[in-house]
Amino acid sequence: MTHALLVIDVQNDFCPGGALAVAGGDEIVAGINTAMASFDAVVLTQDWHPAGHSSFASSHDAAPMSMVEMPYGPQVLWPDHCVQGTQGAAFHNQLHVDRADLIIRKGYNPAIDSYSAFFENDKTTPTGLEGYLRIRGITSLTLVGLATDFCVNYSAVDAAKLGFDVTVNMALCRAIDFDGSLDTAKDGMVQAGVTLG
Ligand code: VGL
Ligand code: ZN
Repeated sequence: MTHALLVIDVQNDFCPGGALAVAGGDEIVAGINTAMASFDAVVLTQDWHPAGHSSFASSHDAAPMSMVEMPYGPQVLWPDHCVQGTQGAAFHNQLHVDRADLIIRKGYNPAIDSYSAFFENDKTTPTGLEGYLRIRGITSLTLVGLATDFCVNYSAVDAAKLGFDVTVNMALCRAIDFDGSLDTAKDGMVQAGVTLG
């Protein structure tokens, strides 16, 4: 069994002071760095939106955290965040980025958001991560990072559906917890066969 650590979106905009700050988002960085030593492979994801992305409330003249119906289904409208090349999109400066074998970017398609590291929010457009992991013989994944109830959740559920053995290390995640989203996410992950560690 080859076991990879998948570190989701540990970026400045999801940490305190960022555009879409997750409470305590920076508290998990040291623990993630320590955990990296225990895995055969380390993969980082990076939320990477073009300016004016369709998931931004500002692109719809709408309030942040309101909902919109996209061709692929309902979509939360977020404050502008993780715009390509900005300081907000950069990794937290304490994160051991040099340890990463692969950095996979997502959310670069202007018309489709991408919470999951595997598929965009249309649930069909692949990011390529599945092929990378399979060709390296990786069968087991532990997920950590931000945010528990969005990108960690969607990535974990997709990974389990694809047949990977999946654990989410909850102590090394932090949640947005918007409108009950954390409880819903936990239920969905357990339902999909994800181990919450
Ligand atoms: C995320 C909302 C929008 C996340 C990314 O990383 O959980 N959430 N973009
Ligand atoms: Zn995003």
